[in-house]
Order: sequence, then structure tokens, then C-alpha cells
Amino acid sequence: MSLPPAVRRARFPLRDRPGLVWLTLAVLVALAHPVVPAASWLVVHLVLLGAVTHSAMVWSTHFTQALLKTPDSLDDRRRQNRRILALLAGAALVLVGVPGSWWPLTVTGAALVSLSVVLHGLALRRRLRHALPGRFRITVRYYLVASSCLPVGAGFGAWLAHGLDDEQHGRVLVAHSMVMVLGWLGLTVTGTLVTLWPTMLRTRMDDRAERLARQALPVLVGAVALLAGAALAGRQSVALVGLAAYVAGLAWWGRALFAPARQSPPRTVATVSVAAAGAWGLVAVALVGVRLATSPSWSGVADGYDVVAAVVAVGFAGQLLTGALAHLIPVVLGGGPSVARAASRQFDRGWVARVVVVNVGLLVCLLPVPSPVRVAVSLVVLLALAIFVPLLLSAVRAAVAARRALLERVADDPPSVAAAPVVAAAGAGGQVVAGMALVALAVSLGVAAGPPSTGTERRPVVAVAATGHTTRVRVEAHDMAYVPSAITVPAGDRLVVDLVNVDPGSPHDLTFDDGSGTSRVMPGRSETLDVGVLGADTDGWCSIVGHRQMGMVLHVRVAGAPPSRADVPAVASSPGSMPVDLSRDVDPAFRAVDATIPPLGPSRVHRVTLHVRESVLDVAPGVRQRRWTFDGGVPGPTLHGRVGDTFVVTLVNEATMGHSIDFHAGEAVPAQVMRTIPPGDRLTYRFTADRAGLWMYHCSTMPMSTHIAAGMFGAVLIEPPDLPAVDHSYLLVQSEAHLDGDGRTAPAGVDAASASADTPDLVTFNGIADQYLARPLTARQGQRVRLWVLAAGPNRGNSFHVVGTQFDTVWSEGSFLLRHGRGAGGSTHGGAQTLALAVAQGGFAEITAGRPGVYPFVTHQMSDAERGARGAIAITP
Ligand SMILES: [Cu+2]
Repeated sequence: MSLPPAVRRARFPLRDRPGLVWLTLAVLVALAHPVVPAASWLVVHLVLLGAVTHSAMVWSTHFTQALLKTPDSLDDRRRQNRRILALLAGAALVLVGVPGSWWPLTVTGAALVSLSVVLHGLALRRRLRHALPGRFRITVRYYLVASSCLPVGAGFGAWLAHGLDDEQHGRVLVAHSMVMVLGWLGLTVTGTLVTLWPTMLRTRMDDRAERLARQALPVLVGAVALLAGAALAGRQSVALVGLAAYVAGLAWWGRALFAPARQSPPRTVATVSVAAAGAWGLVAVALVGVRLATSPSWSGVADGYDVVAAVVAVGFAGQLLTGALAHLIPVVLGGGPSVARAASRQFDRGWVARVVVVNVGLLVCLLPVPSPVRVAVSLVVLLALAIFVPLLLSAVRAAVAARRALLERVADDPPSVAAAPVVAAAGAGGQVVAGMALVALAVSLGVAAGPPSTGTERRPVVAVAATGHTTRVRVEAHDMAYVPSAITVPAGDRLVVDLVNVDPGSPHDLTFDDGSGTSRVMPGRSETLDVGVLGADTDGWCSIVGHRQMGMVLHVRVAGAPPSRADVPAVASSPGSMPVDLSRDVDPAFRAVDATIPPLGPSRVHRVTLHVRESVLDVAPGVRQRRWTFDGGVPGPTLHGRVGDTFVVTLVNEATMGHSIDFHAGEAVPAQVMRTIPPGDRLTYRFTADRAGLWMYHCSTMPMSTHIAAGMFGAVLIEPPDLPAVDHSYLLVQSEAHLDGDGRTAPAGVDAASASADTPDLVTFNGIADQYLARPLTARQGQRVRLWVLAAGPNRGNSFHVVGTQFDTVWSEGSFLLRHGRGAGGSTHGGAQTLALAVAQGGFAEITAGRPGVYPFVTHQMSDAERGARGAIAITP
């Protein structure tokens, strides 16, 4: 069945469809974020560069045409389509090029996007020139200025993608984001709302609107230029002035928005969403302002940018787009009021609840809530936004059906459309409740999924005469200490402790030996614990692994009580776990960690997100431990690059205590990037690898012996220039494991006391004792094998030896000690029996096995080899 011509004309697939595709992709990437590289960058750019930029282009064309009433032939549909296709192709290239670190692709994409928007601007200018004098030319001027911002912002974006050092990156990032969001998008939106806002409200425009918009334009443009220039020049205070000037320009013009809103308050999904979008836009500007005002450096400004990006992408852009389209799509589908109503009804379905979920949910996500809560709430926010996609499709279907019905004079309203629910005023209250309930449900699901609280049950009543008095004490949890560390309570008094966590990075608690205690108190939070009536001296401590050993003990003295029973030593002794039996048969299903080093890719900028997670992993075949990991594995992912490469690492703490990261491969100010972040937080660590080496990275949160022993380490391999190719490259990272159980009946925990005493249960290569004995590395006779070795510790070095072979090439800590038998001083016929590495050193040794056989490798520190730091290479003919 073919559609009537009028319906066909109303259809404009390249105007209506691409936004939906980009939004759908954004939702999918957001849902799959743990496994998608650079997910947050992708989501932000799918929304802003994909959906919103496309909409800005097609709808500014639409409004220009509607306002200026120029003939269609000036810029026909065919030309518009060509520009849209160029934009889509360019955006797609950028979206692939940046996460893939393929710079030429990124530059090509940015150029294509810029070209299409510049051509778009020229087409608008042609219309402006041919138009008769009339009102609202100011709107088109806003569009012209906006479209000239885009190529500038795209240039900054390509520069960013090339990889810059920390400080430069921060400056260019601010310039890029401000020119794009405040310039390209902000000016397009401002210009549009001059006329669209009163139209959406179905009321008349403020008489001053056009004049105010004309006066504000130079201020806004000047502010963006000042802001970008100041950022590039590294002047934070000047940038702040630029930001303030932009807000002032907006406020000057924004006065014209209030009169229409007073006459006809926003009551539809379109107007409420657009108003909320405006509010979040201001929140984003305020967040940038605060960072500019308070960060000690530009890299510090950039560190908090993912929060700004989330506010802009979801709060501002997501709502603006869905709100504006809910108004525009019914209008442009044409066919008169009944058809528009049929389409509008689709957008009205449950809109109040959707708006509540998006806005309240986003607010909750910005609060310092635990990570599982943020994950659960952001999921419902995402779904509330994503519902827009099917709604838009059904709106188009409903309009087409209504039109056809009208044309065929069958009925005014087809039954399917009439059946669509309409929000009555009375239904709105119920929807608010439903929306709030949905967010609350997500919060409670997140809390339920979070770390278990230790509970606050009463201590048993003690045989001491109660005085009826209460002693209330404020105790601050600092970095591994309570202040005060000792308190005295009169015998018979009830003790109440207000525990205040003033440690910026780590949660803490206060636990007593009867099992009572606070839950984990997050940084900046406090909790009150009713300890009860104490009959004797006692100690409280922080139950987070390692914290008690670091000195988090609160001595409670009872005045006038019998002598102390506070017999808990400052460092608890190891419970003395049984030695791990490594002689058992290995399960046929056991799989060793792949030690192969993949070849280097072409990229010079490496973007990695490391999620800190607690995972149950093998520490020997058949022996399991709950380990603390970077991204679920021990060792953490190996970062591999060349001298001069830039690494942008986002650390996301999804664990239950504070963690951090320290990269030896680049130079950085420790206090900034190596700081401990609490659960739910993230930070971006950027470094340039200026020197070759097999570098260690590790968690540097106290006690470090525990955090590293628990699994929080990994390698950064920066190849020296002109490193010759070999047949096989393997990486072996040695570390120790300390178990507080046998790990066979149930996963063991981490024994912090044993780590601090340096009495490991296991010493492993790549996290699992004996794994390469069970599953040897392989090579063929005569092949050259390069064995990279890193001693991660926390306490043990490595004397690496391959039984039955000699090394003719040894490279350690940045230089060759021996290269094909030639020594650094020019000596010849040299050989080496070990590659000697102190803790945190790395290097490689090379062997060429002349005869087939199984060649064991060990650390020649024999007691460590017997604890599992051994393996084998099988040489086949
Ligand atoms: Cu840690």
C-alpha cells in the first residue's frame, strides 16, 4: 500500500531517524559500560556529537526556513541530505577513531563534521541574504555564529585525541568542551528558544525577546572566545571571568523567557523537559566554575569532568532533545490538529513519571552515594530516557495512521490512537509518586547489593552497677588512626561514640570484639554507636582489612574498673594458616593466565578504564582467594606502548574500601593522582611514558603490603626503541599471596598481619602458584624466547633462572647488561645465569633452546620457588 503524497512529503528520514540511532547506541554503550573501552567518552559523544549535533543542524535548517520563508529551491532536500550524510559519516569516524586511538581516522572525521556544519552555515547565510526584511533574523544570526564555533571546537577535539600531557590536556579539554557546548550547542539552543519557547507554551512572546537576544549575542560570543583563549593560555581566573560573562549574557536574554512562562506555566512533557534541561545546563556551568575556581591545576579541572559530562549529556542534552522533539515531531508531521494530537499522545504516556525519574535520579547520582546505588539509579534514569525512542517511533506511526484515516475520511481518530492513555491532571500526582518510588526502589536495591553492615546489636549487659549516666564521645577516624586514640569512661556509664570519618579517601568503621560496631562510614560521614555499659577496659578497631594493623585501635579505659583486659596486640599475629599443599593433582579444566605479550598496535594514546573489584580467583590450582583487583584479574591489565606514548587511565573504585593507583611508568605529583578514592569514586590518571622499562603499577593505599599482596598490581611495558623482534615474548609478574584460610573449602581472605610480617603462603608468577608447571609456556627448537619479568612484591625480589639454559641477552631497568654475549663495557663471550630484580624492578632475559625438552624456570630464591614461583617452558622440535 502506498502512502498519499502529502504523507510522503512529511517524512524526512535523515531528519527523524539518525537521532534515534545515536540515542539507542548511547543507551546500549551505557548499559555495557564495564566491557566497552572508553565507555563514558563514547556515551557523551554519541549524545552530543551524534544525536544533538545532528538535531541542531536539521532543526536550525527547519526553523530558518520557517522564519524566513525563503523558497525551497535555495537549499533543496537533496543538498540537505548530502550535508547530513557527511555529518553522520564524520561523527561515526570520530566515534571509532578516538576509542581506537586511530588519529588519522579521528582527524578525517572531525574535518568531515566541520565541513558539513560550515556548508550548513553557508546555506543558512544564503537564505538570510535572499529573505525579505522581517522579524526573527536574530535567530538565524545565532545559528551562523554557532556553526562557526563547531570547526574550532572540532580542531581542539582532534588535538586532544592526539594525546597531550596532563596540563595541556586540561587546558585543551576546557577549550574544546566550552566552545562545543556553550558555543555550538548553547548558541543554537538560545537562538531557537527565542521563538520556540513561547510557541511551545502556546502563548505570545515577550516584546523584548528579539531586542534582548540581539544585545546578548556579542556578549555570549565574546565570553566563549575569552573562555577558550584563557583556557589555552592557562589562565584559570580569566577563564572564570569568561564563564561569568556567558552566564550574564544568558541572564540578560533569559529575562524574556519568564513572561511567557508566567502567562502559561510549563505543563507539557515538552516544556517541562526543556525547562529542566535549562536548569541542568546552569548546574553544569556552575560545576565547571567551581572546578576552575578551586582546582590547583588544569589537570585537576579535567579530573572532575566526567561529572560535568554526565550532567550535560543526560540532564541538559538528553532532556532538551527529548523535550524539543516531543513538541516538534507532531508539528512537522503535518496534517492538522487531530494528527498532531494523535502523535502528541504517544509522547504524553507516563511523561510525569519519566521526568521525575530522570531529574530526581540524576540528582541522586550526583550525591556521594555508594557505587551500587549510583549504578542502580543511573540504570533507571537511562531507561526513563531510552523509552523516548519507542515512543517517537509510535508517534510517527500514530500520525501516519491518523492522516491516512483523515484522507480516506474513514474516521477522525483511529481506535488504536484513541486508546492511548492521556494524562489527566489528577494522574500527574500519581505519576510523581510512581517516579519517586522507582528511584527509591533503585536506591534500596543498590543499598541491598552494597557491602554488608556489621550491624549495631547491643553488647550483653555487664555485671557492673549502672549509673544511669551516658558518656558521649566524638571520635574522628583519620588516615589509619582514631583521634582521640584512647578514651576514659566512668564505670557504670553508658558509652556512646559519635564516629566521624574525616579521612578524604577511605571508609572506616569502629568494631568491638563482641561483634557490635558501626557500619562502614564513608568519608565525610558520621555514625553514632551505642557501646553500652562497659565493665572492663576494652579496645575497638577498624575492621577493614589491614587498618587495625596500621594502628586504627581505640583504647577504652573504664575508670574504677578491674585491671585491663585490653589484650589485643597492636599488630595481630597471623592465625598461622596451614602451608598450602602444591603437590595435589591439577584439575584438567584448570586454565593458566595467558603470559603471551600481544604485539604493539599503532596507537600512541592509550585509554584504559580500570575498575577496582573484589573477585574470587585461583591463587594456586584449586586454591581460591577473594582478591582485590584492577579490573578483575591478578595481575591487572598489562599496558603496552612505546616511548612517548600517552596513557589516560580512569580508575573506578567499585570495591568496599578506599583504593588508589601509582604508575611508575610516568612522572606525576603523588598527592594529585595517587590519592586514595572512596568506594563509588573515580579519578583520571594521565601520564606520558618518556622512558623505556617494564614498570610496575600498584595500589598505594595503606597498608600497601596488604593492598599489593591482595592483588593490586600490574605492569606497564614501554618498549625500548629498536627492540629486535623475537619468536615469543612472555611476561611473568612475581608476587606473594597471604591467605587467612585454606582456600579449598571456601575462598580465603587476605591476611594483613602475614603480609606485614613478610610470611607469604604462596609466591606466584602471574597470580597463581605453579600455574606454568601445570600449563608450560611453549616454543619450538631454535626459536628465540624473550621472558619479561617484574618483581611486584610486596616484599620479595626475584632471581630469575631458566634451568638448563644460559642467557646471552639481559636487559634490566632501562638498559642492556648483556646483548648477544657483549657486555655494556664492551666485553665479549658473556653469559648470565639469572636476571636479578629487587622488588619493583623489571627487565627481560632471552634464551634460545638448542634441544627439545621441558626447561623449568624458577626464582632461585629457593624457598620462594617452593612456594610456587616456578614454571616451565616446553621446547618442541
Ligand atoms: Cu588498594
